[in-house]
Amino acid sequence: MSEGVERTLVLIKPDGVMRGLMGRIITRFEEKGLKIVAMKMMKVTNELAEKHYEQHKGKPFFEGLINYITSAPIVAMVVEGKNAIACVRKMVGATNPQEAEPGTIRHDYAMDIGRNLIHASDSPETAKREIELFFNESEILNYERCDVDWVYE
Ligand code: IDP
Ligand code: MG
Repeated sequence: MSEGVERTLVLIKPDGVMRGLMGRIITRFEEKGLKIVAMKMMKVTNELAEKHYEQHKGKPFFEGLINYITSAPIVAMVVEGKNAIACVRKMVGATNPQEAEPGTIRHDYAMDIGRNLIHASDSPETAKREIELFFNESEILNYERCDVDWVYE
């Protein structure tokens, strides 16, 4: 990967799938100029959910969070681009949709902190760990978008 290019893990959580918002959420990343280099629908197992959210173990919302993320299919994606980790977190917005800024996914489509539609990695270390939890190296694709020279100087 070239200088400044990062990969981040994005999950469209079960509410996004159940509410028919997959396409709109994916479109935001495509239109921004970010590149989706891996994507699949899946049902998250309890084991994977507990690994993914291990930092929250013991918190009052942990059990509800595990029930939520395992309750219906999700879409898992690896999103690549310049400064992608911070860039995607900005597009996603604050954890609580009531506090998220207009124009963010959580503000624009969600109401409740326990149904906040989407996950995105929060640091390079987390991104690496989370991508490895959800994808094999062979599932991550190398290709160039044909608009790359119009997205980047
Ligand atoms: P993030 O998703 O914005 O990184 P985290 O603090 O890492 O937020 O929390 C992980 C997820 O746990 C949140 O996205 C949300 O689904 C859930 N969560 C966090 N805090 C609460 C809460 O107070 N009540 C219910 N769910 C929560
Ligand atoms: Mg987090």
